[in-house]
Amino acid sequence: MKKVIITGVTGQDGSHMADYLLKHTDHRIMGGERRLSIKNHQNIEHLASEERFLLIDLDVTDPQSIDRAIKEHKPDYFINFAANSFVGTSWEMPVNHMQTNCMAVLHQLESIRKHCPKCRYYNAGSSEEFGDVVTSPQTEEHPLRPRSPYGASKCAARHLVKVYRDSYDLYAIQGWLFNHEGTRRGSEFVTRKITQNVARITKEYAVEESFEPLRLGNIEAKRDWSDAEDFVDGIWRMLNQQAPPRTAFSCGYGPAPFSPDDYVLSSNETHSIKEFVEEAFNIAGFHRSLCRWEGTGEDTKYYHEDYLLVEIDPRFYRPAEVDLLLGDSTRARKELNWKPKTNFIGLVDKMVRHDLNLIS
Ligand code: NDP
Ligand code: GDR
Repeated sequence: MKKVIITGVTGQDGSHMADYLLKHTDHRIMGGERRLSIKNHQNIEHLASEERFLLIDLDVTDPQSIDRAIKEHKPDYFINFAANSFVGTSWEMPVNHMQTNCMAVLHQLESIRKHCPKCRYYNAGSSEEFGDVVTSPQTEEHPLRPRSPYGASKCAARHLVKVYRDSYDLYAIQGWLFNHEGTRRGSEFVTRKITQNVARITKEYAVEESFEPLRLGNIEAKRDWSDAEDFVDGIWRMLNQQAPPRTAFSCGYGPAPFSPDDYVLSSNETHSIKEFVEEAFNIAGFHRSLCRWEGTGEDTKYYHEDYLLVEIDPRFYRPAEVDLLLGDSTRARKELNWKPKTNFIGLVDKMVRHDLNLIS
């Protein structure tokens, strides 16, 4: 039975990856969690009695903890989702971002090199590495131009992954994943913040209570949003790239050592935060024909008839913004045969209905 270590298993992607692998493989899954005073197992509590799923202690900021896990379990795959994943806090705690998102990667690569060099390694890269984009859409060739300490930490990790791949022939990769969301998304990310507040406002409006509007930052920013469940499939495909078949000319010295590629995963569509807001309220019954935007900049407001649904709170602005992200995942679709199932409207619909159900 092959062994897979997934760090960050309590988070969105880690928990979806555990579900995906339990469903599609017979591998044994070791989910790494760090110690917290109060456990946050809501994304993995359904796995409590799963025989092939084991929780292990693994704080990625502790090199001993990483080394012990890799030495003891000698995994066939190591999937690193653990991160400080919230861009917004990365100006307040840049060192924490660097340690969790970059130094931890170096320690993981070192331990894999020492204890199990055949292990296939994935680190979670981000479209935030493209940052201040110079061409659209963004492919694997786009330069790295991060705009936040978070983005910079992921770029630095990317260089380390490539250096270890080239220097030691490790199967070590880092995809560029554009934003991916869903019903397990944390509440501070803008999509989940919107769908949870839409559900709250819908409930309060129905019983004719007065309600607080949803307060947002830069609603003009554009993102390429997908469903996280589609992306774990793409990551698994990235981790299982095949060496090209031997050709008639490769006899004698054998094929050149196989080096896996890094791929972009994206929906290939971009939408503003404003569009996400309109779609989410529309799905909840605040029909867009009865809603309107008024004002500009910090005075922008969104109304349904006379009810104020959304206003701007400059506290959610960032010191530097990524204004536009639009991916081009043609290579992954062609070479990995990867195809996402859920589109933008399907994603918003799924998230809004989930949050309406939770609140009713
Ligand atoms: P989440 O924030 O949902 O999950 C992050 C996970 O990391 C949590 O399980 C968290 O544990 C864990 N973690 C944080 N610090 C540590 C630590 N010191 N030791 C061990 N575990 C730790 O993020 P996502 O699932 O959305 O993202 C997964 C990865 O993908 C991240 O690296 C993120 O940066 C990257 N990414 C995400 C994208 C997205 O749109 N979702 C897009 C591109 C990249 P705890 O529950 O204890 O907090
Ligand atoms: P992002 O996601 O920074 O793209 O990083 P987030 O949802 O936090 O922000 C997206 C955009 O929305 C704007 N915005 C707000 N954001 C938040 N969180 N709260 C608000 O109130 C708000 N109002 C407007 C932001 O300014 C931004 O432009 C996510 C994370 O999952 C990263 O880990 C991952 O690497 C990238 O996606 C790809």
